[in-house]
Amino acid sequence: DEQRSLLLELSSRFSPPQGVKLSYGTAGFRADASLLESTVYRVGILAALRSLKTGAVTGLMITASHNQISDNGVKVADPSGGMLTQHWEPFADSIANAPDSSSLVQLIEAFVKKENILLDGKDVAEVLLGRDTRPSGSSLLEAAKQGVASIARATAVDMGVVTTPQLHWMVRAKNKCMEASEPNYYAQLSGSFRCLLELVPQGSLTSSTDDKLVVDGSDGVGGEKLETLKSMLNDTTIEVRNSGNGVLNDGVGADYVQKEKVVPRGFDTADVGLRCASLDGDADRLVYFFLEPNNTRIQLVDGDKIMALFALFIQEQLSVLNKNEDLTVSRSHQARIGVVQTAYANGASTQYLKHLGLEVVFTPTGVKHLHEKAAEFDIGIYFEANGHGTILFSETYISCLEDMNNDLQSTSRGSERHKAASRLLSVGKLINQAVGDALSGLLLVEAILKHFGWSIHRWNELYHDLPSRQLKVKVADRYAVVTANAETVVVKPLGLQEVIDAEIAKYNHGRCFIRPSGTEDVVRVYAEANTQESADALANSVAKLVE
Ligand code: NG1
Ligand code: ZN
Repeated sequence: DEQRSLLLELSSRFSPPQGVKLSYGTAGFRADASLLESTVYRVGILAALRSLKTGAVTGLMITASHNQISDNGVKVADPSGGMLTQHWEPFADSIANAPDSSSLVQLIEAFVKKENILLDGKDVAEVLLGRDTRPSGSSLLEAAKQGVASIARATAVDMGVVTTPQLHWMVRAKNKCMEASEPNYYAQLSGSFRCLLELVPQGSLTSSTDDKLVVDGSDGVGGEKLETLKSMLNDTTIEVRNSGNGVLNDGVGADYVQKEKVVPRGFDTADVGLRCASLDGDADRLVYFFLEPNNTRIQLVDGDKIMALFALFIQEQLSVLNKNEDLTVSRSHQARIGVVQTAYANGASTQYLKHLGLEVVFTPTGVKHLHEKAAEFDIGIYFEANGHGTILFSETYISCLEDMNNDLQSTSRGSERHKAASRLLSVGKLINQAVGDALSGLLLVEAILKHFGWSIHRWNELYHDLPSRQLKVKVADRYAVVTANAETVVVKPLGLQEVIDAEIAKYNHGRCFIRPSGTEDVVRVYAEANTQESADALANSVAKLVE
């Protein structure tokens, strides 16, 4: 039929590389850009099929995030704006690895049948395409367009060079029948940020030196976009560095700063004491840091501490909101708030969150797991230590807040409770509900610091990180390591966990776990203890057990 010949014809133009096995992994397909044309083409087909299946818009993003500039990658945004549903990942793997056009078409036809997708029905499909600033992006974008065009009823809409979270935001907005252009994104962020600033308590303003924020844009798309956002905000003094003139992710960016804990390119002793932040290459990760005198290492304020700051602020608003409230009414208004971490969260941050009385839950590594868990709460906050995270508000709770806000508007306008409700509503608009977003996260951090009247140093003192060490171990088969309990326990090889436990027992505040990486061919080892020497020693001895 027509659909089959269309697929056969277009797919024959994109042959997969020989001898390379591709896997959708934790964050889509990633490889050297020269290997990816056929993969991106095929993911174009997948994104179109996903749109047909759901009757909603999907997204396709071309990026390799914090990886080196010669790499690229591709991932799909589901209609919710979140990551591609996990049960389609095996199909993604199989089509990416199909050796030729006819086997590809066979796989597609079998899948379409299994999923009950009507290729010749009346339904139409739409896929929003985005890419980061990598030079390989424009030719890969063409491949993606061809992929979408291989499904007869599908159209691709090119959103241009965008951050990963911008594309996810657009997909979500579009499916909620909201305006979904880039200017709409900026308008929502800057509008809600301004609302939060208007609600900053009198007398909270920090000293003028604390007012300056210097941002490392990783020489990627984030720096450029932050410049645009900044031009819409007259209230803050944000200076953007590494906004695209240097080499992407080369000695710069959130991943580099978090892993190496050294001063990134473009920063020097003149910046000692200033509040600084780093984005990663596609602007979905955010960390803060500051320089100290006579030290090439930085003080890192990581994703865990951003989460602690957000949790503290939200808890404060909730307690004001629930104060003096008629108990019979308040039952329905009490938000169930939860925080979601992975085993990489610093133990001191978990202690701190529990101390605040919060429910702390752990999931395996990877945003798709954290996001899913956070969505179970009225307000769910999730962060990976590396700076990827956001705050999710349930639809029910948002409408409850809107009702309360309207009531308070008429009964006690301008009261503390009214302000608390307005602040929470603004947070829900500012913080990206689709996926972790460095730009919206940065504006929320800035607004909260102003609210509390805090410097980055005061913020950093919320708790002290336990010394930690991360190592990578090359092994013959990393999947020989099988874990359970959110990756904290090794169940295979048998007996390994007992030996690790015996090692941990030798250290004060010792904690250690291992897991196969989902993005690199290594087993990762993470260790924590009360001194750096102990953390290093524990990590090293467990790494030896793994080798
Ligand atoms: P892997 O390689 O599976 O550890 C890494 C990060 C994740 C996540 C993904 C996707 C660590 C320890 N792991 O996954 O948190 O960001 O990459 O980019 O930082
Ligand atoms: Zn990223």
